Amino acid sequence: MTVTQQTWPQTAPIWQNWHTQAHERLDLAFRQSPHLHFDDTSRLVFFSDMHRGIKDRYDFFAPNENLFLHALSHYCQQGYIYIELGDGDELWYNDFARIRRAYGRVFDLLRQFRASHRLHLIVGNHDSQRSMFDPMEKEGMPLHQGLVLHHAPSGRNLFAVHGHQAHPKGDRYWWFQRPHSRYVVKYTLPFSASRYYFSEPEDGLRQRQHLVNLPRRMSSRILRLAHQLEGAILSWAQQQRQAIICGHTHLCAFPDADQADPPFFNIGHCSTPGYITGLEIAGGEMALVKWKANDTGAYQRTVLRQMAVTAVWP
Ligand SMILES: [Mn+2]
Repeated sequence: MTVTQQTWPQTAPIWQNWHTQAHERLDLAFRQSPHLHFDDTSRLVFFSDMHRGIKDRYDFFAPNENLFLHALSHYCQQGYIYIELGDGDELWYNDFARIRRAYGRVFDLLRQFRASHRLHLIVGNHDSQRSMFDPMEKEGMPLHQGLVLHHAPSGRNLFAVHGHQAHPKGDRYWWFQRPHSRYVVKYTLPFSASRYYFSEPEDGLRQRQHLVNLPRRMSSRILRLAHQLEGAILSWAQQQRQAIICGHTHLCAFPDADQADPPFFNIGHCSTPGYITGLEIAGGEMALVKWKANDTGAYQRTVLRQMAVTAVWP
């Protein structure tokens, strides 16, 4: 597994301290993560970054609720295990009880997965109102730091984690950051482009800058931050010889076997109105998928990228 200079920023001295801290937090998350064995008969599906709110004007998931319910019901019927990879709920701006009331149908479906032992909730930075390493649960459903997916036939691991652990400030200033978001940032959202901040992922998978739908200066700043964060996760993954599945940046990533890309997957997000992206593992294949309504209004699943599970580890 190599990290090439073209794809990932080199570690400049200024970032070295950041990387050390990021690695410590990822180590801790890894140690606290339960293990799940899977093989070529297993079916797993991942979604992340719904940021479910209270269906007010700041809740960008609301227009996607039916689409998300349709997709998740499909996976429930097909016997999939559902892994919610962080930022399912937007607790920086809202209280959980109100989100729970607004999204009763989503939580009913989560309970259905849970009743058949097919639900794993992973913590994201927006899932907690306090420090991210506090133990957490949603209505008796526990949240974990990550999930170590052990591929039994090859004996290799895939580490599924939200990814915010690699952020330079971590959540050291949560007591400032979250009230600031709740009472200040929230009210600027409707006046910003954030609702359609991300473009649809097809072109962006080839040329990453196209994933962000903002004026060039703003999008290059966002992409630079995302690359720095991913650089910290990747350098950890390289040291640990881990393959990684994460969310958090909202920017899809899927390795291209021909380009010898490192085994780094980002499942994207579900909070741009009109489409959602997720990751499936089924029948020994991994696929990045997009769900969207077609011209007749029917919901449709498209495979954006696909590879054999055995090809993940070079
Ligand atoms: Mn996040």
